[in-house]
Amino acid sequence: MSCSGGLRPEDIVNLEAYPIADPDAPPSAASARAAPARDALVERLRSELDSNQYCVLPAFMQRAAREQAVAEAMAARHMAHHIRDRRNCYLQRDLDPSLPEDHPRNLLFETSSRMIAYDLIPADSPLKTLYHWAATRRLVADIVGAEALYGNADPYQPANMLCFEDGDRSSWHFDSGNAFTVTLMLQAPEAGGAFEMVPNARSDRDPNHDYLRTVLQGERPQDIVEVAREPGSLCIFRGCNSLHRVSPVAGGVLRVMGVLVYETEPGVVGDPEVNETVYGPRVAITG
Ligand SMILES: O=C(O)CCC(=O)C(=O)O
Ligand SMILES: [Fe+2]
Repeated sequence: MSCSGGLRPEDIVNLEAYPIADPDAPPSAASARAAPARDALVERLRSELDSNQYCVLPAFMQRAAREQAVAEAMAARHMAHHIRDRRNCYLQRDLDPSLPEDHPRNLLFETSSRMIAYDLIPADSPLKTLYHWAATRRLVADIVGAEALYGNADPYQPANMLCFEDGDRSSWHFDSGNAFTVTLMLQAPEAGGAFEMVPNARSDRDPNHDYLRTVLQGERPQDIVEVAREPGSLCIFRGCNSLHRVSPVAGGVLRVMGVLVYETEPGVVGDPEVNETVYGPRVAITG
């Protein structure tokens, strides 16, 4: 762990483009001046998220902070857990013989990525400082329309780094559990690694199996949206009904994505069995 003293939130977030005043700070003339710009920003991003199922905040993180976070990922890289699986879009690995072979439930695809858990990231990492800053949490809450958001209380989950080496990819899937997902692109790969989405591929009422089958079998390229992002971009998306994937990464540069996990209630921790599959055998609870 570093003892150099970490960057302050003001040095991490690009406050010129994103005037997000700290809600815990006493009101000041500067925060009063910034309020209308913040309100307009929130309004725009909120409506983008509602219509597209994602919104992007380019250049959200400042360059020096991002470079520090990438250096931390490189230092922890050898401890990352390599997740390699064949899975369906519901994140299951087993087949259901009672359903047709081409039912989405039975279409398994290769997925491969590397997860650096929260506890492997230095305490003063800019990623953690950004994650724990009340202004970030408030901004995300306002954009997703949550009354309040809380940090995740798991030892491994709150903020982590999802990495893709040459050949890694994430197959089509829905995120389970959380109504929205927040990612922060820290480093782009040389090639590949595109974040692709089929917005509203299903709904809470309609599992849309026939349509999903056509997407999964590559028959609906026209429905795929590529979410363009630069290093430093924050992305908020609703991944529970919008199918998404990361295309295969190519080249020697690691694709590094910060993942920020916020909850609508305090004290949320992960399921130990799920944690073991995501973060590896070292997190298994024994005895
Ligand atoms: O790496 C990405 O761009 C997205 C990863 C993803 O699917 C997720 O975090 O749910
Ligand atoms: Fe996902």
